[in-house]
Amino acid sequence: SSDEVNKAHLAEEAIKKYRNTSPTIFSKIIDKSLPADIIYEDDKCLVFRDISPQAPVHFLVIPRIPIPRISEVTESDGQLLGHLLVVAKNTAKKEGLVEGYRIVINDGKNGAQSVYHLHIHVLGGRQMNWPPG
Ligand code: DGP
Repeated sequence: SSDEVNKAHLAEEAIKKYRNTSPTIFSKIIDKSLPADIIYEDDKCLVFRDISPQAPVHFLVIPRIPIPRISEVTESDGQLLGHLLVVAKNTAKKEGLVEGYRIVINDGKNGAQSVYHLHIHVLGGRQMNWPPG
C-alpha cells in the first residue's frame, strides 16, 4: 500500500540522516556485544534496565537507529518517536507502575546527557519530586 511505501521512505531517510553518527555504548547493547537486561525489543527499538538505577524501576527506551539526541530530530522522525513513547507506556504498565511514573529525555550539556544515542528514561516505584535537580 502507499502507506507501507511511505513508511519505507521515512525509514530510509532516517538511516541516511544519521549514518555519520559515532557509535556509543548503546550500539553494543543493540548488537548484543555488550550484555544488558533487555525487557522488550522490536524492529524499531529496545528497552533495557539502566545500569545505575535512580528509582526502584528505571529503564531506557532507545531507537535502533543511532539518533544522537532529541535536539537533532526532525518531522520525519515523528512516527518513530511516537512509537518509543507508546513502548515506554506499555513497558511501564508491564513493570507494574500503576501509581504513575516519570519520563525524561536529557539533551546535551545543560540537560546532563552522557550517552549520545537518544534514550527515554522511565522511572517509577517511588514518589518523584518537582522541580527535578
Ligand atoms: P543520560 O545521562 O540521560 O545520557 O543517561 C545515560 C544513562 O545510561 C545513565 O542513566 C546510565 C545508563 N548507562 C550508561 N551506560 C550503560 C550501560 O552500559 N548499560 C546500561 N544498562 N545502562 C547504561
